[in-house]
Amino acid sequence: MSKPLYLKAASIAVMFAMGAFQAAHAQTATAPAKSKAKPTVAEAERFLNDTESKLEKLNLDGARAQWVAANFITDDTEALATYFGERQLAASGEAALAARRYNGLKLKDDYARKLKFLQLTLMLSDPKEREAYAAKQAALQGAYGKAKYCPTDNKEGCLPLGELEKTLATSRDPAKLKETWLGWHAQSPSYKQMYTDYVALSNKGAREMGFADTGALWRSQYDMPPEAFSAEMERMWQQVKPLYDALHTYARHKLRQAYGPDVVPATGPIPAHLFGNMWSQSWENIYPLLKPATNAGSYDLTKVLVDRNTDAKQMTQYAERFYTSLGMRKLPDTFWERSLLTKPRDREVVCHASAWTMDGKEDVRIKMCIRPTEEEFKVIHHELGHIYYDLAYNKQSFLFQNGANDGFHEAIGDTVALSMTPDYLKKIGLMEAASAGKAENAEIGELLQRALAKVAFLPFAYSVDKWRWDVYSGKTQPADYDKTWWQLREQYMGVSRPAPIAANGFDAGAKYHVAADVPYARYFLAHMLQFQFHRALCREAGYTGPLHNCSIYGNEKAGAKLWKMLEMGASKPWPEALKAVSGEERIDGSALVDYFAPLKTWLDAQNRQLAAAEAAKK
Ligand code: X8Z
Ligand code: ZN
Repeated sequence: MSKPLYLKAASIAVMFAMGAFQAAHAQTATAPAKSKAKPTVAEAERFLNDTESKLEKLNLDGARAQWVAANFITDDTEALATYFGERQLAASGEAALAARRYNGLKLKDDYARKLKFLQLTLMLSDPKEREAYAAKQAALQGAYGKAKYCPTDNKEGCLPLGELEKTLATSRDPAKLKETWLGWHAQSPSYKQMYTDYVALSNKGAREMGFADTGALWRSQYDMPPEAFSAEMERMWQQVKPLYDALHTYARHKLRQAYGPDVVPATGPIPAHLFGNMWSQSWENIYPLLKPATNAGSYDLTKVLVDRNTDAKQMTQYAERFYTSLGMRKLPDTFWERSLLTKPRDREVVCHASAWTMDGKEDVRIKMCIRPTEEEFKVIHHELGHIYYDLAYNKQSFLFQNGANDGFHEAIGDTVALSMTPDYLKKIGLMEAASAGKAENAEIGELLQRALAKVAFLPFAYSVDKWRWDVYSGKTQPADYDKTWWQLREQYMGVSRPAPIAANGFDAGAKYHVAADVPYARYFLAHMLQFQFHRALCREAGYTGPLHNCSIYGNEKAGAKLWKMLEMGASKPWPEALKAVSGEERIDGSALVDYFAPLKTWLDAQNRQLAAAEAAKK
C-alpha cells in the first residue's frame, strides 16, 4: 500500500507498493499464470483498460485515507489507512497475477508498458499478511510522525523533530548538539521490531512476485537490469567523489578551527552532530562557519524572511510565481484550500514535506510544516515541482501518471531552485539591489553554499539505499542494522556516530524515508538530473555564461521545453524524456561537476593552504 511515490504520496504509490510502478523498464516477473485458452491481443487490451480504471478508483480512496492519516495521526486514522492499504494491495497483487497471462503477446508499446508496470509490485496472497503489512506501514509512518525527545531537565517540555532540527541548524555548542542528536536517535528503537517484521513481509511479497527481494524490485524500475542499475549508481558516485572529498577536507579544516581538535579529529570520520543537520545530509546550515574568509557578502535569506514575517502561504506563493513565470498555470484554488502549510498546534501530523495528487486531475496538495528559512524556501520549490509534474501529466492515462522515473520527479523543483540566483532574488525583491555580487569572493561563497546542500548530500543519498538493499537481501540482519549503517556512513560520507552504537539501536530509522519505507536512490539520481536539466534549460533560454549564474526565471521558452517533458509522464522510457529536454540519454554526474568546477579549483587551493598552515603549527 501506501508507498508515497516520491512523497508524492498517495497516488499510485499506494497500490504499487514500491513506487515500483513506473518501472516501465523493469523486467517482468516470470511464472506464467495458468490459463485456459490462448490469450488474444484484444483480450489483453480489455484487461488493461479495465484494470486501470479499477485501480484508479481504489487509489483515490486510498489517497484520501492516507491524507487523513498523515494530517491527523490517531489510532482511527491509522486503522483507516490500513483498511484501504490492504484493499489496494489485494487489488494490485491480483492485477499483477492476472497480467502474467498476457506476457509474451505482441502488444502495442503503450499496452506492453502498462503490462510491465502492473507486475512491478508486491503480491501477498494471504489476506492476514496483507493486513499486517499495511498495518505496519501505517504504524511506522505514525510512529515517526509522533516521535519526540523529552530532555531529562524537561524545561522546554518534549521536543518534536522540527525543534530538534532547529537546534542542530543554529546551535554552535557541541555538547548541546550532541545531546539533541542523541535525543532524536533514541526514539527510533521503539519501532525497530516493527520495521524488522515489515521488511520480512515486504520481502515475502516481492518473492511471491518473482523478485529476489524488495531491494531487487526497487532496482528493477529503471529500464535496465537491477545489477546494471547498481553499477550506474557507482559510476555516477565515482564521477562526483573527488568533489565531495575536497569539500569534506575543507569542512574538516574549518570545523577544527571552530570547535577545536578535541571535537574534530585531524583524520578519520567527523562526528555527525556538527554539520547543522540531523542526518548530516545537507551542510548548508553551517555555511557561516565555512564561508570564505575574504567573502564580504553576508546575505542571509532566512533573516530577510524572518524580518519580514513572511508566512507559509507567502513562501508558497513565491514558489508558485516562479512556475507561472515559466508560462505554467496558476495552482488550482483547491490547492490553497486543502494543503497543510503550517504545523497545527493541537494535533499530531507527519511534518516531513510531501506533495500529493489525489484524483489524478486537479486535486493536488502539499503537506508541510513550513518555517521561514532559506532551506524551507527551497523545499517549497521542490514540492511544487512535484505538483506541476502531476498537473502536467494529468491528461495521461492513470498508469502513466508518474515521473519518467522517480529521480525525475524529485529533480523538477530542485532544477527550478537552482535558478534562485542573486539576480533572481533581487528581481523578486528579496535581496537589496545593491547587496552581494560585488565582494571579492561572493561568487565562490554562493557556490560553496550550494555545494554544502548539493554535494554534501551525494554520499548520503547513495548510501541510504546501499544500506537498505543489504537489509532487504538479508545480508544485513537486524542485530547489525546500526553496525552497517555506520560503516556506510563512515566509508562514503566520512562522518561518525557522536557516541558509541547503542545496544539494539536503530539509527537508520531516525530518517523519515527508512521509517516510511520510501526508496532513496531517487534523490541521488535527482541530484545528477537537476544539473543536466538546468544546463539544458539555460541553453534553451539562450544563456551562455557560467551555469551557477543562470536563472531561467521568466523564460517561457525554457518553461515550454520543461513542460513538454513533464507532460510525457511515465508514458515513455526515461531516456526519451531526458532526451526531450536535454538531448542526452544518460543520467550523468558531469553537469554537476561542470557547475561546481570553479569551486573545486578554489577548494583545492584552500585545502593546500590550510594543510600547510596546520603543519606549520606543529
Ligand atoms: O524528502 C524529501 C522531500 C520530499 S520528496 C522534502 N527530500 C529528501 C530528504 O528530505 O531527505 C528532498 C531532498 C532529500
Ligand atoms: Zn520530493
